[in-house]
Amino acid sequence: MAIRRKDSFLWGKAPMKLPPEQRRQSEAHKFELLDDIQKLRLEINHVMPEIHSPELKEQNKNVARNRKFLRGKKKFNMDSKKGVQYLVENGLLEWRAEPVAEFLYKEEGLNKTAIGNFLGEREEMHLKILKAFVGLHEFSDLNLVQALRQFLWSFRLPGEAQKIDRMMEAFAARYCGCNPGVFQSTDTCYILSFAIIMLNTSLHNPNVKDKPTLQRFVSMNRGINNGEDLPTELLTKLYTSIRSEPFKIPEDDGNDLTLTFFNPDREGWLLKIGGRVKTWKRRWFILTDSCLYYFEYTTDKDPIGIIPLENLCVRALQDSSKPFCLELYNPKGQKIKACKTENKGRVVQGKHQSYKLSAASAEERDDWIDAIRASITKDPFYDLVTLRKRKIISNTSSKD
Ligand code: 4IP
Repeated sequence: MAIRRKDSFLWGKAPMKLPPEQRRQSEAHKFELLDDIQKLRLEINHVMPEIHSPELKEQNKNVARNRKFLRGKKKFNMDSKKGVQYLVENGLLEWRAEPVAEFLYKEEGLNKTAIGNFLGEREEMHLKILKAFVGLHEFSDLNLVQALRQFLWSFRLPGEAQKIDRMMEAFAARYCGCNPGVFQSTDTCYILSFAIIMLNTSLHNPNVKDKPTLQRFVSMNRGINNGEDLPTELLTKLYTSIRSEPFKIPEDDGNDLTLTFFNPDREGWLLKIGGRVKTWKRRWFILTDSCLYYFEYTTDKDPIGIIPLENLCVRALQDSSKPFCLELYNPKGQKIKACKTENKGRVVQGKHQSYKLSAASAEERDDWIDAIRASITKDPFYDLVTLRKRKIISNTSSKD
């Protein structure tokens, strides 16, 4: 209602009774607005051919595709099944065993715990993917320890026995396929693989006091080759290899947010004033996926605070204590929904009515505002128009 009333006032539908001074002001305002509209029209006309050019369309498509792909990978790291589903639904991954296996095997930045969980699932398609995944490993002419080193580095073995069983079974089948004649059956390979994994733990875990000798390892594996003994020479080689170098097992990276912060929309130092205690703190900010994260140091893995930008607005702000301020606020005047980690690592709700930040220069402040806006609106043309705007502004100012 209020807006409509203001409109009719501005556009002269009921200004007859206004005093002359106010009428003059409203007329002037009206012309200013018309002038702004005309400028915007010109800008849009200027940018339109560029937006519609085939190369740019292609470029935009690629950018959008890459973003979606990255989002899919992030989803995968949080929930492997959902991540793959997202990639498949968006046409970024084919739902066939081979391409999915290749994705798991070759794609960088995937969480190895998530890969392990995905591969260990019991559904038929997952079994096929596991087979294809194992098939991507080349074990020919490698001894069993060398092959296991390669295999156990490509994902993290899940904790569940059934899953481990399926994976080691697939591994043994592949190893025997690549090295026919080494073992009499896949079962021999399977059993020996477990014996090696256990040997690795016994030899290198400081909690295990009673370290197995070579003799014990050899006698442990008596008769596993379809009732026959494996050559002592082979067992000695495997034992020595493990003793001199333990398996390199991927860390449990279940909470690793590295990928979330990889390739952000923007990152940099900003000062932030506290919500309750009004102290300015220098924080490293990362803008990604419509969220603003802040850290104490650039190298920190976990943020101090997370501010989801949905439903928020951003504006430049004058502040008497700091220059080049910007403010994140809720247009409905409500407290901002955010979270932060307390000293003891507990995650609590943020206490900010608005987030006041200070940049190092006016330009940086404007860049942050633009980036945050773009991230909130997620309009693919936004960046383009902003860039173009910048260009126009700098062209006009250089002519002055
Ligand atoms: C703190 O002041 C810091 O400014 C905190 O920022 C801020 O938390 C606190 O606000 C404020 O009390 P002191 O260190 O002087 O105590 P940071 O967490 O970046 O260190 P925010 O929520 O801004 O992160 P409250 O409202 O949480 O108390």
